[in-house]
Parts: sequence; C-alpha cells; structure tokens
Amino acid sequence: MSNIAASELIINPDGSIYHLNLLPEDIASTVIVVGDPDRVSAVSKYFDTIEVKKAKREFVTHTGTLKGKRITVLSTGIGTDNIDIVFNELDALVNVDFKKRQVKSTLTQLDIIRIGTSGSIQVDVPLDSFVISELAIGFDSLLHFYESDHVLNTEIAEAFVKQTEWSPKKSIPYVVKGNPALIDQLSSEQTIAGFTATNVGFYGPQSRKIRLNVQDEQLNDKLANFNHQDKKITNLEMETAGIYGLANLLGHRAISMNAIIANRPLGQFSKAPKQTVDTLIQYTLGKLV
Ligand code: R1P
Repeated sequence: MSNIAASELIINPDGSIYHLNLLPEDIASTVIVVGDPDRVSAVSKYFDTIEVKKAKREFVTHTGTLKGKRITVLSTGIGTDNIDIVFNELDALVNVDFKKRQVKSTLTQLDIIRIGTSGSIQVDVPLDSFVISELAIGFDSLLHFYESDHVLNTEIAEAFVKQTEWSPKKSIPYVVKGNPALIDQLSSEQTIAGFTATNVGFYGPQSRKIRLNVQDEQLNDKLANFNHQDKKITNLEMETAGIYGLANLLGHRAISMNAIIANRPLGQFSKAPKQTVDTLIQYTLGKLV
C-alpha cells in the first residue's frame, strides 16, 4: 500500500488534520454538522459533558456525551466547497492511519447529521417547519470532480435539465440521496419529507435580486414546478447535495435536517428563526439518543 504524500494529506505539527485542527481521538462516530459556528454551542449546551472544544477558521468543534452517547458537533461554514474539506478531513480522521500515512484496512462508518437553515420554495412547506431531505440536487460542481457516476441519479438530473431549460453555461446538476435508515430514524409527523436544492450562492443563484439581474428570471418558479415521478423540490440551501454525495462516496451515513426560516413564494421570513433552529436541535438530539 502506498503512503499518502505530505502535500496531499496535510497533518499539523501536533498531529491534527490541516483545516479542522482535530486529532483522530477528538471525534465521535456520530457527527452533527451545522453551517454557523455559533450554532455549535447551541447544540453542545444540551450535552451532559463536553470533553473537546477546538476551532480553526470557521470550523468549530465540540465533542461530548448525551445520555452516554458520544457526539461531535462541528461547524462547516457556508457552501459545498467547505463540505469538501470537512468530509475529506472527517473521513481521514477515522479511516487513515496518520503515522503510516495509509488508508486503514478496516473502515469506520460515521453517522453525519446536518442541522441547517433553509428557504422553502413551496407555498405548502410553511415557515418554522422541518424538512428532512430524502434527495438533494446540487447546482455546484463538487461531485463532478470525483469518480461519482455510481452514486448519482442521472434520470432525475436529466429530467430536471430538460424541464427547466437549464443553461449549459451552468454546471450540470447532480442528484444524490440521503441515508434511508437515518431518514427513517429521524422522521415523524413533525417532519416533512423533502427534495432539497443545493445552490452555489445565496443571492443570484437563489434568484434574489438586489441590484444585479439574474440569468433566468423564472428559475425559482421552474424549481417549484419541477415534477418527476411525483418528486417535487421543497427547499433551497447550500450544503446538502455535497454532504449526501461525499457521504455516499466515502461510505458514511448522512441526513440533512432543514429548519425552514423563509418562504420564498410567499415572501415571508420567520419571526423567531433562533427558536425554530433550537426546536430542531432538541428534536434531532431526542431522536439520536
Ligand atoms: C446561508 O445563509 C446559509 O444558511 C443555510 C445555507 O445552507 C447557508 O449555509 O444553512 P446554515 O444555517 O446551516 O448555514
């Protein structure tokens, strides 16, 4: 087995991985990921113990226990470019022997749960509701940089490109799925099963017009009206497709929990977004332990 070069897997002098600044023993096999670094303590405040608190750049990590279960909560910052870093480094922490610089012969599977905020694009997916992404469609190009055809649903992606008259100047969308067992475990009558669109930006890519014109004025309507075998897109955010794609490629289980804090067709924003996120945090922790 060949060694991974120092330039490819960068390990800090203290033995921690380059961006996350974590040692292999710092993470649990259940990892909650959040976009906002301030949301890390909003999750870990419910832990019974906290043994690790580390940070570098936007990547803040707390590891502790809740009712005897060891859990890590880690912020990813915004976007699938950050998801590429977080997922490859989390995987290396469990599946690469840092001393030998070799992939371990026995691999560890992580459970990775995103607790994020999101905007609904359907009138009937209301403010302050919780969407669990069964599927995600990525408008970034992250998955296309990997050998990934075996985890992509090209049928839905092709139907989407056709129905929305997707401009070839934009990256070809990719469709990926969440882990069915985790979706089962975390779903209830309090959650809505969804199909999440992961955008490559917050303004133009999500059809928000402040001063700049967008390439396709009808984009959000086309997203809302897209329908393939009764699958309709429910919400927009910026990480889930990357999370599902990389989790599937690396052999981890992932699920994305979305607190709906905006309803785009109705032009509404939640009056209590923090409360909604806190309720989703408590709901998710309750289902995990
Ligand atoms: C945009 O405001 C950010 O909020 C959403 C989007 O995905 C994007 O990261 O998620 P988080 O609240 O988890 O960051």
